[in-house]
Amino acid sequence: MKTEITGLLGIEYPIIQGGMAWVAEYHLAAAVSEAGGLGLIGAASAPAEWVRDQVQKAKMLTDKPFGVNIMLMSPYADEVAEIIVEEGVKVVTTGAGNPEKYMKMWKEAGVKVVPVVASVAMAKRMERCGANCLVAEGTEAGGHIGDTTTMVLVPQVASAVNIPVIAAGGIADGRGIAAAFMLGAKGVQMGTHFVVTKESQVHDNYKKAILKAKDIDTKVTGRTTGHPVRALRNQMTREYLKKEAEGVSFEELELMTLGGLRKAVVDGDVVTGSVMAGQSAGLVEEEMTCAELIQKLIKETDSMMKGTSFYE
Ligand code: TUI
Repeated sequence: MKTEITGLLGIEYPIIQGGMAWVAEYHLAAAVSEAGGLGLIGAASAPAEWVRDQVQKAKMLTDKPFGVNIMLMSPYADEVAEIIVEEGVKVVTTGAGNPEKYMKMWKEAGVKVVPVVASVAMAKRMERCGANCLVAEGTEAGGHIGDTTTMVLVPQVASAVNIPVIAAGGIADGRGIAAAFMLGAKGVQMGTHFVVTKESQVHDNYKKAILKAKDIDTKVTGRTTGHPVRALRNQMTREYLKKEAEGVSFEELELMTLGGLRKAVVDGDVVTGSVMAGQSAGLVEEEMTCAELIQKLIKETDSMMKGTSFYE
């Protein structure tokens, strides 16, 4: 399945794994890349040397291209940006901010730069400063999100820029991928379904919670603090939203989620932890290997796209 994205990123299928904090470590990234997609290591708020170690371990598991996602609110973002160059990482995706100040360094080093954006304005700005392609992430996604849905964001971003667009948010099967193509995307990024794969190292309780989730089982906390985050609804989201409605301080709200993702991913505390997941959790029905998942996605997409003139 060739698109502008497969050529640009040197991958077989236009499927990118999200750079999820605590979840996107080297086993998962290498497995996705080995399966023909683009695996990502999520640098999140981890120290830079942790990221270097993860990159080196991924290189031992795969010769195929993989990437690193930089979370731009991280206190270590500057150092991680340099490690990407030092380690010869092929692709960098960025989230939760504006990566402009690193662009020159990455471009000169030949790193493909893929900012994740949640608005048309940011998409245009990223194109102007040299992005190779973009991920347009709708509000259906898990974790830190924007306001606009994938359905309306992707076609508007695709019309606004000349670089290829990757759709994210709410995609978990071949129907979603085919729909993304129809909206003007040349590839997709998926997170939630990759959390539930054999190679994903997250606690089994986290996987089971996603498998059990239905269409209405995610909630967005932090809309009033300016840090909206989507997670599976549980005791934590209930208490957080109650406090948020009461107008408690930003600091107190932050304390409620501090370390919450680690608690869910590592300790398996899906009651008081932050079980970040997208609305597509309701579409995730089975745990399989990354290769099985990607083959299933490609088969489903192919059967929907047959007879269209989409493929190059
Ligand atoms: O980054 C994400 N998703 C994330 S990051 C993350 S780690 C975290 N944990 C707790 C609280 C907050 C973060 C969990 N999930 N997705 C990509 C994304 N980027 N979505 C939205 C944006 C975005 C937001 C603002 C991109 C650019 C932007 O620009 C702001 C500016 O500087 O103008």
